[in-house]
Amino acid sequence: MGRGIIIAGVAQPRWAKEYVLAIAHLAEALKFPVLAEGLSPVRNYAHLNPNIISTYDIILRNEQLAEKLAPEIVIQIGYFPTSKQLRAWLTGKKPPTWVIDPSHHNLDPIHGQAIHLRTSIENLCATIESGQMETSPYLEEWSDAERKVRESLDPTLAEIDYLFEGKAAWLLSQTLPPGTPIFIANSMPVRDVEYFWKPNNLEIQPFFNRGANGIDGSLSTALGIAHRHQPCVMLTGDLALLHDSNGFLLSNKLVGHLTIILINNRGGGIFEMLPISQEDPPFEEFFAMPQEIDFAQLCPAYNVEYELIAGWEQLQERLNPLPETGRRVLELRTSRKADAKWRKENLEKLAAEIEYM
Ligand SMILES: Cc1ncc(C[n+]2csc(CCOP(=O)(O)OP(=O)(O)O)c2C)c(N)n1
Repeated sequence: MGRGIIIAGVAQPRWAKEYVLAIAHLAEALKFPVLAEGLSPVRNYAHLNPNIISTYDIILRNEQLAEKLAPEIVIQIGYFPTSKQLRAWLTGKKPPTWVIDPSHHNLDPIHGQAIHLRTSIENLCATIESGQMETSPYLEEWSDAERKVRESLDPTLAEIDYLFEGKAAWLLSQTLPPGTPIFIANSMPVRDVEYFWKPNNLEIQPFFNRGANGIDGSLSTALGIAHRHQPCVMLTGDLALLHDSNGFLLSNKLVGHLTIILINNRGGGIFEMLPISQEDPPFEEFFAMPQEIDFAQLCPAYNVEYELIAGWEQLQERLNPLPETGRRVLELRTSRKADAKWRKENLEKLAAEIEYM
């Protein structure tokens, strides 16, 4: 087979393991790398799929590698990932793309050469025979880049002792009890999960409301997922939580448990990535919009437990095991500006350092 990639995009399939197995089967048959979104269960069943590429956003920041890895064909399963790098790369290359999804939605945001097969990946894979090939040089190139980035990224994150937002996503991927459902709110949590979520075998179930990337209704959705389910976790920013804080009124009906990991960076961290962040005023008041809310006081008003997290060990202790009942907020106070700067500098640096000759 030629130079092809599988994109395991944004998806919350009902039967995660069957879904992941079908993608792994296709990847094995074709010897294609699987660029797996953090918002896909694929990253949480790493043992089923040896071809997972989790660091594509970083790899594609390396211009020479992006050129060298240009694909001849793309198979996209589910919604297109969040990564701007991936989007820009494929918009430039416009390879023929097969979109595999049973829905009637338009899943081709880049308006490329896409053909939509309206079937599930599970159905499609039932008809595909196993491949005979050992490997392919193109797959090796991707796997090599993935290994190099992870070998540099993981120790870098492990060493960070202050509360860097991105590290929360990375740590969760290695700490949560097996099978934990996690609701990931817009906006930076979704991106940090895509950048940093480490492939694992914990069968964690990611949930989200992507749609138009709304921050509305996040808490209520997370409570709905947690209800009569195993203990559940939510990863959210402060504005998304405040937007739906009256969702807490539902929480006395909750049968089960919800831990809310609140990344409080005092406003919308997502906007720090935009050029407008250099123009203050109006940036702080009208874009970042920090709110003067003390969560330590807000939570007791709704009969929700609250704890301020001061370090990573404390966070890990609180997350495994999770309580069986109740709801609580674990607040991490982070620095929106410093963390945006960290991402900007270090994602580029990691990309530049990949040796590929
Ligand atoms: C209902 C709705 N209103 C406004 C927006 C625009 N918006 C996108 S992200 C965001 C800020 C989110 O801030 P926070 O929840 O603190 O997360 P962070 O960006 O810091 O990760 C806003 C206001 C939106 N997506 N949805």
